[in-house]
Formats: sequence, structure tokens, C-alpha cells
Amino acid sequence: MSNLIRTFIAIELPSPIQTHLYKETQGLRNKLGHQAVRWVPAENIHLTLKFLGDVSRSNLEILSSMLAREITQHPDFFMEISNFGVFPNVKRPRVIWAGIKAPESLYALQKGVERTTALLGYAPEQHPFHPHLTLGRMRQPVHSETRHTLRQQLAKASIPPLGSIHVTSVTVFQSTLTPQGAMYRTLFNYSLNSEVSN
Ligand code: 3AM
Repeated sequence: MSNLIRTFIAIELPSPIQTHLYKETQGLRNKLGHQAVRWVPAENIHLTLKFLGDVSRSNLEILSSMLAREITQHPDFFMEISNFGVFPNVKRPRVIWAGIKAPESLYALQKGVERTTALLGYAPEQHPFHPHLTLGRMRQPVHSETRHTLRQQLAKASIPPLGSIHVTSVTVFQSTLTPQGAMYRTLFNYSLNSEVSN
């Protein structure tokens, strides 16, 4: 058994929301196909707060206790899935995502997680936090035809209201890379504080 665990910290989505979002994006998958894009299966769609990479088993314990202390101080909140987009942009598409509209609580939570992991020596994220659900990753290089289809689809695609998502906890995941794609396993789950007001 490896001593290193590929780890990230994320917000899980309720499975009906995953299913609903997956159905709503079926058109996008049909149009772009599976050659050009590695699509994320419904059950793997989540909101990443922090990617840590390899963490040693001995560091997991301290990480878990420090994260528990931080996360349980933050209030629960509601968020919504808002729009579609691409990172870094449609000219150089790498990641197709669904955006998240959330109150300040999510941003404070992400900062808290970032601060806690930085204390343990994990490199701070260079990009500003842009809450999103990754739907697919474009295989490189992207053909101009695919870029064109993507641009067209994004221009006309809109997400119907999928309802408010009540975020009540944060999960630390183990990610195992396999030829079939990433497999996620829950390592820890911490409840947000339902007693503090938003
Ligand atoms: O949910 P998203 O797509 O934002 O892209 C990976 C995914 O984020 C990201 O961690 C999340 C869970 O796998 N990730 C994977 N490797 C990464 C790396 N080397 C990474 N983020 C930053 N650096």
C-alpha cells in the first residue's frame, strides 16, 4: 500500500442534483462527443475547494484535525448552479464547467481551507477561486471544429433552475487515477456549523 494519498477537499453534491445536471448536459455531450472530451460521470461531479496532491498517511491525521477545527466553525449555506463556461477561455478550452452562485460563506470557507492547508505547507492556489463543477476536460489539442461547436453550444446553452443546494458539509477525498478515469473515495467528512447564522 502506497504511503502517499492523492487528496483533495471538496463539496459533494446531492445525487439527485448530479443526475439532473447530467441529464441537462446530455445535449452538450452528444454534440461534442467522447473523442474530444473526457466527460465527468454524474457521480463524480463535485465542487473542489482545494487540491492537495500527494499527502503522506502520517500527515493525513494532522490535516484532518486541523481541517475539522476550521470547517466546523463555518456556517452551512445554500448555493445554486448558474451558468456554463470554459477554462481558461473558449479560444483555448481545457475545462468545461457549470458555475456556482453562492453567498460569501462559500468564499470564506474556501479561504479558511486554503489558510489551514497553507499552514501545513501545501502550496497556495495561484488562481482566484472561481467556484465551479467540472463537467468535462478537453483532450488536447482541440480541433478547430470542436472549438466552433463548443462556442456555439455555450452560446445557446443555459441551465434551468435546478434548485437551491443546501451545503452542510465538506469532504476530504482520495483520488485514484485509473485508465478508466479518476475514482474518488471519502476519507473524512466534516459538518458545517448549522448554529451560526449566515
Ligand atoms: O473539480 P476541478 O476540476 O476543479 O482538476 C482537478 C479537480 O478539480 C484538480 O483537483 C480536483 C479533483 O481532482 N486537480 C487535479 N490535479 C491537479 C493539480 N495538479 C488539480 N488541481 C491543481 N493541480
